[in-house]
Amino acid sequence: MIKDWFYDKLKADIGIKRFEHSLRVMETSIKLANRYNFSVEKAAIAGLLHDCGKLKGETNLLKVSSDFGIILDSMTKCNSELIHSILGAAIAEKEYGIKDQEILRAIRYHTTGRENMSLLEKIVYIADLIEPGRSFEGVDKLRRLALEDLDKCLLYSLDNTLKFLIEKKKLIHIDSIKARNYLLIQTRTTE
Ligand code: DGI
Ligand code: FE
Ligand code: FE
Repeated sequence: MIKDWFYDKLKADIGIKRFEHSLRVMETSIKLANRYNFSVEKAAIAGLLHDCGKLKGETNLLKVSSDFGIILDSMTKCNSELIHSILGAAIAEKEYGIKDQEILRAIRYHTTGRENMSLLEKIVYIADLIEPGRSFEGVDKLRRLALEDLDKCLLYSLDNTLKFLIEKKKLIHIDSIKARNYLLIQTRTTE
């Protein structure tokens, strides 16, 4: 259940801009849950808390992660963008009291994706990208695909993100590659 204090804590921890983004991701997750017959309650919690690890200001996410006893892989350590989802899963469990492993995994994998994602993981990953505040090239196509075919939408967004990372000469996490390979193999064998 979403408790009233979740909103206050989240706003204080991640700042007003990210908090408002989180509310929009929650609303979009609810829409996708309705569309794909998934629990609206679980989608709402996962959507609201997905960025709860994006602690504001100059917070040293590496230090906080180590305080939580999290052991980061070497790729994640070099990549501040990737830490917040792993830390977020720990904060959701220990500070918000979320016990549902499916919700915790949706938070954990919302940035990279992973092989064989659950429906909730897909919902949160996609809601994060298509919430109404996003305005990158191709987002309208993603919004349309999200309602038509979740896996096609996921594949298209992974393609987009990977192209973006290559252009920016950034490291690509193995989980993102595995997520994409899995979807490609799956669509080839079912077509
Ligand atoms: O936290 P948000 O900004 O709402 O969104 P997010 O958690 O999806 O983070 C987006 C950033 O993460 C974006 O700049 C792309 C980056 N990202 C996603 N997959 C990978 C990645 N960065 C690296 N280096 N490697 C990845 O595989
Ligand atoms: Fe995020
Ligand atoms: Fe987000």
